[in-house]
Amino acid sequence: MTNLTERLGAQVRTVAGRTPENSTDYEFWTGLSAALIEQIADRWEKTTQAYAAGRQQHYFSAEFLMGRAMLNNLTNLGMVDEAKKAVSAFGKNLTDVLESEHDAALGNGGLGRLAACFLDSCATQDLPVTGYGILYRYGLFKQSFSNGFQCEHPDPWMEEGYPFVIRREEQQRIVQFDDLTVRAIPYDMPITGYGTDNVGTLRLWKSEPMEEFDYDAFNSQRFTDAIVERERVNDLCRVLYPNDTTYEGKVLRVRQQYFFVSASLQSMVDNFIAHHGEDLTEFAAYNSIQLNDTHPVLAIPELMRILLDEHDLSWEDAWNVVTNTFAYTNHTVLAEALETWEYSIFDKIFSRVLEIIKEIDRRFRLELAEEGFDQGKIDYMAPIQSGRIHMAWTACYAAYSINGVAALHTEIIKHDTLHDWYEIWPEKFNNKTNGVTPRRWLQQCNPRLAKLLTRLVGSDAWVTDLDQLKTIESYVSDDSVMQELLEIKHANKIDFAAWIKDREGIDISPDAIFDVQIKRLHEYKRQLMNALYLLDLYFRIKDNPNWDLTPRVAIFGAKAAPGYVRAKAIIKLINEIARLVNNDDEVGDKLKVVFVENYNVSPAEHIIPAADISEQISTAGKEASGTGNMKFMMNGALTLGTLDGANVEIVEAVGHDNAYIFGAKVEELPALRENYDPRYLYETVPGLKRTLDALTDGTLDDGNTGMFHDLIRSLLESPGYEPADLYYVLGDFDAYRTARDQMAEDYRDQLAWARMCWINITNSGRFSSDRTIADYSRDVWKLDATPIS
Ligand code: GPK
Repeated sequence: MTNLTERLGAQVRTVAGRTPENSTDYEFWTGLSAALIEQIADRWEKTTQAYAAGRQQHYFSAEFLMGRAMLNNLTNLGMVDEAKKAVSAFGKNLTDVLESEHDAALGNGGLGRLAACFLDSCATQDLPVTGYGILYRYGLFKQSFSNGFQCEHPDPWMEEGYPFVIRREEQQRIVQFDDLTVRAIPYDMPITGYGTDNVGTLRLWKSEPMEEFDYDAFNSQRFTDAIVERERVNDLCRVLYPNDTTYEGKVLRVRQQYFFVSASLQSMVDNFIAHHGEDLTEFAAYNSIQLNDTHPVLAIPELMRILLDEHDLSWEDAWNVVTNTFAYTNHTVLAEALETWEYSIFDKIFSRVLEIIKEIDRRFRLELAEEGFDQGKIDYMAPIQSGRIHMAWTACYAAYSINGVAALHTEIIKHDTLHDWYEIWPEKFNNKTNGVTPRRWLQQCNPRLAKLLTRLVGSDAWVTDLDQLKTIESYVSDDSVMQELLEIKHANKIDFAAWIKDREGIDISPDAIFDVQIKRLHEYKRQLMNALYLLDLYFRIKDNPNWDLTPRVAIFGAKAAPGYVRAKAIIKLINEIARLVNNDDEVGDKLKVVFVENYNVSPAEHIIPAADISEQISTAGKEASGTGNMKFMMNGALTLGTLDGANVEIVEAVGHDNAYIFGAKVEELPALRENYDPRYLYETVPGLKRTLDALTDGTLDDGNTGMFHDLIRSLLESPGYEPADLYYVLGDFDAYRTARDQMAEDYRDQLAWARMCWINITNSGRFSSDRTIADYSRDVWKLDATPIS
């Protein structure tokens, strides 16, 4: 192949229709993507062929939060320097070209990003795993702030073309609803791995009309009818539902779910027949499917339908295949996230699938009755119950594996959320603590730190074997290395300050503590508690203008679901606190509050390497795992957190001396709740009253919406159906304040601080998604690595 500079020049000309010198950064990005696809095409095909005949794993997920692809691909292929040279040969700068890429935000938060990290690890480990999802035309909404209120805007992320997905028209399938028949066209995205020739695949399905136009309608002058019908089909994949950990029972959403699982199963079954013949009773020997939460659970009855109706298997044979094919991951214990669909919806749009679910339900009831279970329990656990279909219950019955995403979370689902299933089928349950890819979340986003690690380890082996970092833990007592670590963090903070200045127009000092909470906005994550701390800190600074406190920058990034009123109120509140604090000369650099607009994967890559404190402050028992907590740890930020989700394992890994843990524990909460009186805390915890009062006494302005009153009410009053302060914000407030104050004090001893950071970095090995995927592969998927060279 000719060199990259020549190829890039040609590609840019093709894309832009002008000389590279006069082309835009975005045109360079497009040209470079095309050159990259050219580079991997043959290996990609070879990998697909190598996987086709063996045992394969299929990851079904309604969300893949991929973020940007270019730097990841260049790094994996070892082409970064070459690309830099090629781009600069035309007077461009690679960083600008990379920054012109749109994020592929086909996911809401943790669950979607986890799927993306998993694909990266599967490719890197040469595992025959394919992802299946939906090609949403609009990704997660873009967020802007107007007078501090969140506004949502559409995100047409691939409108200008997106070379990293390839349309495979010839592999289309038909998906049949009772009232609609659509074509499903696969768009395949190559998933490169680090240090391997293998290239995996993410297959995203797009719905299209059977014919571009209904010609009858068209010819009979019903042009608009034809267009309307066409748009009904296009609607299917138009938008990602913006809810995170809440369930929305919209018909369009269940259509999306059925659409992508049906198309995916069809292509899997066809592949099976092509390589292993017509005897589908053997299907599960070659295929297993991981269900990423309940969103793809319709795959269970759909595979039954395909086996029964299209391949004439008996019910027993088909059920035997299904129960050896599916594994289910649960991602939350929040009741409002459990999907249950109204019976009548299924009846209207896929009555055959409903028939099958009814038969599953009948047999389930029979089976349990034979085992002597009482009717009450059977009614509770059955797939169909009072006119609704329970997707999680259906999954628990049919799946051969059920897992939680952190040790604590798995214990909670075993003993609480899914306790009845655990009692009957304990062998199905297992834990798979989440992980994150160290390629994107360390090597690529933090090149300075990566360089130091490579030097000390003696190679870049840590990039694919993060446990290697443990071998350099002992540099913790080498002051010159600790000094270097501090310089790296400082340099990252200078970069971040420039990025923030450019993006938000605000000046922050790199000498301040960068204290960060970035995640979806949800009451259980308790951004509100963080906000109340800041307000209280503000008052304490005002009380004592000469207070020599360690300067702080509080950084937030969060989107609220558009219909989640209280979450939006919390955003407005933080923006109001920012306005109050940032404009007070008396406060100056002592405290700044920054809310990063439109938080997404790419902003996270800028924020995390610059962070000092990682806020992981959910109510104990509510955050299934968290994955941001792992990214921060790897980049040398210290966890300020509750004993929740994977925080528990982080503390286990680094020791209590190297993390700041506070607040009520899961097992303490029930007793604490018994006599819980938030009003008493409001009256008695020093500073709390004036802080809460500031929301409604005119200090802060909610634009006459009444939303701040509602926040106060949610903390102090019970609406009847739930207790006051459901998430124990006021209960944990004082302990939180003490811990956070202590951190700021401790930060002054920079060398001691650096040592704590180092212990975090060098003990982050078990939070690599490579470890998670190795666990899934060995325990659940039973896969062999299949390198193509
Ligand atoms: C859980 F149920 C859900 C959901 O709908 N979306 C989502 O992102 C998250 N999650 C959990 O809240 C996190 O604790 C967890 O780390 C993440 O899934 C990945 O497992």
